[in-house]
Parts: sequence; structure tokens; C-alpha cells
Amino acid sequence: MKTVLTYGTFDLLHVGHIRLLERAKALGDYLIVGLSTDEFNAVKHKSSFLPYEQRKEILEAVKYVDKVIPESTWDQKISDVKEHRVDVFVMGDDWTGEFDFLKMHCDVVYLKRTNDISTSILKGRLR
Ligand code: C2G
Repeated sequence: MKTVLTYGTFDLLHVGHIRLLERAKALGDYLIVGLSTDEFNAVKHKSSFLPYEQRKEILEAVKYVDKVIPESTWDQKISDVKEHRVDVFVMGDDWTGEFDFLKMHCDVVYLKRTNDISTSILKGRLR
């Protein structure tokens, strides 16, 4: 079984997130999402519209997602990769290069971001 891992806030889930999750799942058989906790979002200088528990429940309903784990620090990735026997680490290409240190432990794939959609665009439209 090929395990894929990705991380993110996934707030106000939109097609950019879904297309990332779809392509990530296509790289293996089992997709784990490290979902940023509300506290970690503060560390990322991001605040999410929806709290962690709701973002988790929504992600768990996505057919591409097999497991959701909390992301609470920047430096949990190596231990997550080892603990979950991850074969492929995936992020959108706005992160290109940032996680190359994981190449010692698993494949690292940066996927093209979907243009013209983001949580901040959606929040702006809501305002
Ligand atoms: N994404 C995308 N296209 C968009 C918006 C987002 O492909 N239009 C991707 C991002 O590149 C990321 C994932 O969807 O891989 C989740 O996006 P965010 O929730 O914004 O995640 P981010 O805040 O970048 O958190 O440790 C890593 C961080 O937790 C990543």
C-alpha cells in the first residue's frame, strides 16, 4: 500500500483544495492529511474562518481523504512520515523547495496550484 501525506489549513474548502487532494490521492492508495490546528494557524499567521473540528469533519467527508491528523508544529513532518510509513509527501507548488529535506525519507512532489481560487478570495467576496 502506497501512503501519501499532505498538510494544510483547508479552510472554506474549495476546488483548489479538492483538486490538490484528488491529485495527491492519485499518487498512492491511502491519503493522510495533516490539518493545521487553530493554534498552529496562529503560528502560520493565518486565522481560519472555521474551527479545527469543523475543518476536520469536512475533510473526512472528502472521498480522496483516508485519515486526518493534527498539524500542530512545523517540525512534526519527519516523525509523521516515519510513524505513518509515508511513501510520498505532496504540497502545492507555492511550497516548492520548502520541504526538500523530506527527500531523505520519502518522495516529495509539488503539484501546481489551481489558479484564481483561494480562501482569502472567498472571504473577500463574502465581505
Ligand atoms: N492549494 C491549491 N490551490 C489553491 C489553494 C490551495 O493547490 N488555489 C493547495 C495548497 O498549495 C496546499 C493545500 O491546497 O498544498 C492546502 O492549502 P492551505 O490550506 O492554504 O495550506 P497552507 O496554509 O499552505 O498550509 O505545513 C504546511 C502548511 O500547513 C500548509
